[in-house]
Amino acid sequence: PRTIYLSEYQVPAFLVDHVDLRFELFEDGARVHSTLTIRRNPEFPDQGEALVLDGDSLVLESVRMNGEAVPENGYQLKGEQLLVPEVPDHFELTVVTWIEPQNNTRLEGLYKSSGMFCTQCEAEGFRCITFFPDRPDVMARFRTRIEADRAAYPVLLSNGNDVDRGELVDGRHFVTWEDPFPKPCYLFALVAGDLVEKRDTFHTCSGRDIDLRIYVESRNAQKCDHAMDSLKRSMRWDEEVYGREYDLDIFMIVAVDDFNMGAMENKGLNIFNSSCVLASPDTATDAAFQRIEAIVAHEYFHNWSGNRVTCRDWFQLSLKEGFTVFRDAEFSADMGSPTVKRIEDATLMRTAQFAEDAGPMAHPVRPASYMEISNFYTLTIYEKGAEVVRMIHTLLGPELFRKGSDLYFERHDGQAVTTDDFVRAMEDASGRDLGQFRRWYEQAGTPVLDVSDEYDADQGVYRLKVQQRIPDTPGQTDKQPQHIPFALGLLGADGADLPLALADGDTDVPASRVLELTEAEHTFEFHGLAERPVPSLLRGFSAPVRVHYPWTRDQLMFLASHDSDGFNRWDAGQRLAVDVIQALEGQADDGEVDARLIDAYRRLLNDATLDQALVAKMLNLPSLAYLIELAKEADVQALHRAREKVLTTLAGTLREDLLACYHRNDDSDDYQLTPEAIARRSLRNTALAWLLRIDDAEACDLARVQFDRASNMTDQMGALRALVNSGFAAERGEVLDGFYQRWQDDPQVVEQWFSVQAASTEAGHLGKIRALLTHPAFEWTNPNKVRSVIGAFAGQNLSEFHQDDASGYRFLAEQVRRLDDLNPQIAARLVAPLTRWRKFAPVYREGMKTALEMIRDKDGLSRDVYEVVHKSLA
Ligand code: B3K
Ligand code: ZN
Repeated sequence: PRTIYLSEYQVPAFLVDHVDLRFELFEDGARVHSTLTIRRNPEFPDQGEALVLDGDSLVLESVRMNGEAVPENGYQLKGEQLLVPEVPDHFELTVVTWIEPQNNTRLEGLYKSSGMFCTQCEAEGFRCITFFPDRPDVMARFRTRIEADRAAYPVLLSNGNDVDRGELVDGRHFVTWEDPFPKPCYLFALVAGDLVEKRDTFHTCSGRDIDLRIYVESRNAQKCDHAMDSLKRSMRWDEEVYGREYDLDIFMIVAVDDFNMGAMENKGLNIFNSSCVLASPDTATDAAFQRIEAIVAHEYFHNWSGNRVTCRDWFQLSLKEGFTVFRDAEFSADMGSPTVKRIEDATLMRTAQFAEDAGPMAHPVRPASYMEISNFYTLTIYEKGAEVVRMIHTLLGPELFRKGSDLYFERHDGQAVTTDDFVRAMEDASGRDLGQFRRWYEQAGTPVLDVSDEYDADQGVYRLKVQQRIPDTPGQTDKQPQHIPFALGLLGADGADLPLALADGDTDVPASRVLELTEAEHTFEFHGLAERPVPSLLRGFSAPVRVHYPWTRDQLMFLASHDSDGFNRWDAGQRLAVDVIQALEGQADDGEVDARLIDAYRRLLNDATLDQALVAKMLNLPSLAYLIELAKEADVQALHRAREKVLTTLAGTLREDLLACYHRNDDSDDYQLTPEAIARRSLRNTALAWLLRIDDAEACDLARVQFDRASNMTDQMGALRALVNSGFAAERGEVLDGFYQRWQDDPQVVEQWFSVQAASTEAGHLGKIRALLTHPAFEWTNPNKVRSVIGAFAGQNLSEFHQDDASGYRFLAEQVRRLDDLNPQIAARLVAPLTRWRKFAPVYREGMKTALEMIRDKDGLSRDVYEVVHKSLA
């Protein structure tokens, strides 16, 4: 496969002003008639250039130019492209193609999912529908006519407004849609199916009424309320916080069962993975409700950050994704608990994005090259990209940031632009120089801050030295220092923040400051301090960096109970737990768990004055994935044993406290989604899970009762998960069977049933995972099922996946080889757990490498998997 470079970017040779599409949908395929109104781009250097259109898996039926048939020698089919050598400066090109949506298991382009037709065009799926300059800087107005059997496909949808509809012969009908906004073809969408419609209205800030519609299969009609409410809240929030009003008269969401990602922001017609839109309290957990709210918001926010202003090329992907993730994160923070949201996002960054950024697939937020763009929908583009936008927000402050975003939207409305255009708008609106800051977009790798300090008691001066270094990543060495907002506070002996005076006699000094790091080394002096403070560093995770500072366990205990920054209170607890686990690693069985950690947990469990949402987060021990990420050379089983030792010691020692916590948070009220209610359910289910890790009989009874009586999926799943991860084999079997019997007709619940088993820490597990793959409810062509078994096993069940006989790795390699023929995007994503083989202890490393080689040696490997495997082995 060919590597594509950002440095090779050229403006398109031809522009498309208008696209007229006609789809004839049948059971054995679809005929697509496409008429493009094309003109030469005056900015393109060679005005004699041939017309080249992208196409993939298309059967070409005919080509006409300005209404006249083009003979077969008038065009060429070269590889994946249609080339027309001699074309005038302005013309209409009509191309008819035949495609087979019913056989499309890649789920790119037009395909069928549980009987309905639907599309996924980002990034390069439109070329699987018809020949087109499939690149985001070609923006056109689309008119789309869909024809299908009326009985089987009563609902026919596309982007924009429906402008015409009518009957055809043979029981067929048509609907025509027109989208007034020019858009790149990746935002095109079509749906045809037998769907019910849930309707609502949104009254915009300028007084327009928007027609909101969610389309689902009739059995899901009762699961749309949460998504609809989330949509209305998102629309209001974007008006209030960004001044962005919705532009079309209709906004539609469609739920489909087979979908490669979470959802897609097609103009006016968002298409969602069913699991990211459908919810009711009895079938969806709190986490699912929150995910749905965030994804509905994310896709809606794309209407401005992505659609009205789009990307010039796919190297700029983070322009829309990083910014939109930042926007949805701020929205979620406003809807719930900001500290909890920040903890969740920082955890994802530090566990998974840092791992990506230190591995063979590491790439900058604005990559310089790729083979397959689908592989670049990564945590780096999305989450690190959002952190980069957040840092701009931190450096500018909320008012100037808003001025910057207003300028960006105003200046670039209707354009396809770059991350640099975004930064420039921020600079122009604020007057700040973000020159050095741009390195965040160009340099890959997680910066490391080494912090040391000294206290001069005579002068009352505290000196903090901060050194930054950025590790090498594939193709990048000797990196330049980045511009890092470094928020901090200093705690006095009473636990209160000390004033941060950077010079003697400073008045009106803040208790928390954002220092700006720009050099490889800085020393900051804080004056007027009568005692040596305890530093609280990188408050609120103010930058996506690793901080090294030699806190003692006592200092961490102190920060965990006193830091005025909730995020750092949580972080101190995590650091303490990491330290305890790391110290136990490798000490056979005689290692003792530090009593201070147990005390800290006892306090958390019993102090009702603490913010219970924060407590619920603080109770979670650092995950095995995080411990692996922190290790130099990870011995997974040793880390797992140490973590289990801490967990079971805590559970055993704090048994009474856990039971009390369980009962105190017994919540029989109506299901509510407030941070308080979510925290109560989380606390009680954590207590239950811990007690079942030590096979507590009383807890087993509690779990059985909770499982039977639960009025919501959070509690039912909490009981199920706790029992599945316990030693109570008989009960485990019973609840798993009972759960399946009850929920077998609900795919979203069955997915949860699969993943709770695939992620179970029960030893000797692989046989059971294989059995799940032959379960009647498992479908190889459904990405959610594949993720809930294979993805959950290899990505979440790390102690079972990393067996020293390499059986887990071979299993994954086998499944990737099989999936590569069906759905390369999904196959490539599943390879991720193997890619960091160099990071593991030798006993794992060789097996992981061999598994990668097994995948590499498959015949006809897709470009997607090829890129990941070859870069990992390089
Ligand atoms: N933009 C889509 C992702 C499409 C992925 C294509 N492989 C969803 C989102 O980020 O909103
Ligand atoms: Zn997005």
